Amino acid sequence: MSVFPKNFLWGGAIAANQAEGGYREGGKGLSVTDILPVGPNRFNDLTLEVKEGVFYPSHEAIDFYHTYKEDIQLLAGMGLQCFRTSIAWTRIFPNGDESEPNEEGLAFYEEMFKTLREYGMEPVITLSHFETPLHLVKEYGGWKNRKLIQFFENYCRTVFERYKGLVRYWMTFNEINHAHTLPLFGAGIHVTEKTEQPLQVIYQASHNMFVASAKAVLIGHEIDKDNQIGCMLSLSPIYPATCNPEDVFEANELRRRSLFYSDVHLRGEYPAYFERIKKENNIELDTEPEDFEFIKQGTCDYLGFSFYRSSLHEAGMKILGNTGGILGKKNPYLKETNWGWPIDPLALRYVCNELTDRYQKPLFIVENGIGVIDEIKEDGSIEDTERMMYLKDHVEMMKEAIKDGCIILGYTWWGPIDIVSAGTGEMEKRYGFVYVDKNNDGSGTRERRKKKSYDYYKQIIETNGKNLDYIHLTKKE
Ligand code: BGP
Repeated sequence: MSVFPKNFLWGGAIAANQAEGGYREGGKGLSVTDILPVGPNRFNDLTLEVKEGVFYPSHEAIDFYHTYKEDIQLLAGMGLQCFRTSIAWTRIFPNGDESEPNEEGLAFYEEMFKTLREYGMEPVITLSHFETPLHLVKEYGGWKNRKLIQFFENYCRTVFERYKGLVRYWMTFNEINHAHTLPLFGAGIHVTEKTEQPLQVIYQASHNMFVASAKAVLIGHEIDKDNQIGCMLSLSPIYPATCNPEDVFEANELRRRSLFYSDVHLRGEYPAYFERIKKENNIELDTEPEDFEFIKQGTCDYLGFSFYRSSLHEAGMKILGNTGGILGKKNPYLKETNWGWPIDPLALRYVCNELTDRYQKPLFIVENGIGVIDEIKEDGSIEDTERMMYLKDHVEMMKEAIKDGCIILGYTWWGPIDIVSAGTGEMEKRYGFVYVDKNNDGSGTRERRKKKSYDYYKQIIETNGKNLDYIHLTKKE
């Protein structure tokens, strides 16, 4: 008997903006990701425009818009039972504020979801994955404006109705807690160094998103009682750098800055500590009395989260982050990836237990993976042992967490096929079990090729997590 329950969902996860391309096809409008160039500084000096002569990786990405049928077929070869992707809001409402949806966009996803089902994959759909319509940011100031609640409601109602019976698992906002460190992604707001009172803006946007998420949950349940609607956070844990009580306390405060989001989403009310945050930072939220009723009624059904690494925090450190979480001090006990992300499988067990203790709600590990530089050998093979090791160690810890009593609905490996990196726009930060021949500058044939890890994940799924041995898949030197 496997430790994993029979109905455990093994799958893979991508996001529309990192895979589809076709950025102006089928009536699509521009989203915040469409104006981000390649490089670690892709968020600096943004003018919120597409500039002539600049390469934007999301514009073509891996061309999933045109190739999704073949790609899904290829991924199905591993036996995936679910597939997480997002609906690009701008394919349905190109500017975000229209009253009528774009039929071409709706038809595109209908076909995609049917294809997933044909291959036995349950669609797991994020409603907003770093894809706020650019028009809403420019004209309304993004999520800090309450008007977006209504626009989002309209969008959600449209897709819930259209995909009723096709999609059951939903998530509202991807990594909503990135509102602090990556506000354009996390909260669709353009916060720069010149922004006065950034915390006011961040918490106002967060409040509006909480109301919007709660409304989405209520509408989704009303349209189809079988809908399971989760929230989604980035929850790689934060350790204190030392046992100095100052470090311990601050690391916990920083952790609470993230858990604040799941507290509201899952408990249906603001945590007590928010009063103090507001007072100390002169935050005054623009709210309506019914907002709190919606937040109370529209709690999420499960907690979806991403997990990549852990971070180390020292009191007084400047708080910076990227897509993987907080950027802290170097942890001498852990190895790091080429991108400096510490590899810490035990932290996954730690975090599953932390979240189960705090919420007693089902968890869904909707992102976990490792960005690696892959090398194609002369015989055309790609022996990605590092990726297999990472996968093994994390599945092992997920198994332990289940033994600890955590309810985990499923596991979707981040980027089962190589896609554009959200943090840097690179293609060469590869997560996939399937290689895509494309380089950081956009060159390449876009040919797909299975890596060794493809067979490994297949084996894990086939044995429902029982057989984690990969040595037989690697070449003896
Ligand atoms: C998460 C995002 C994803 C994804 C992943 C890996 O923050 O939800 O969109 O890309 O991190 O990050 P990166 O692509 O920067 O390596």
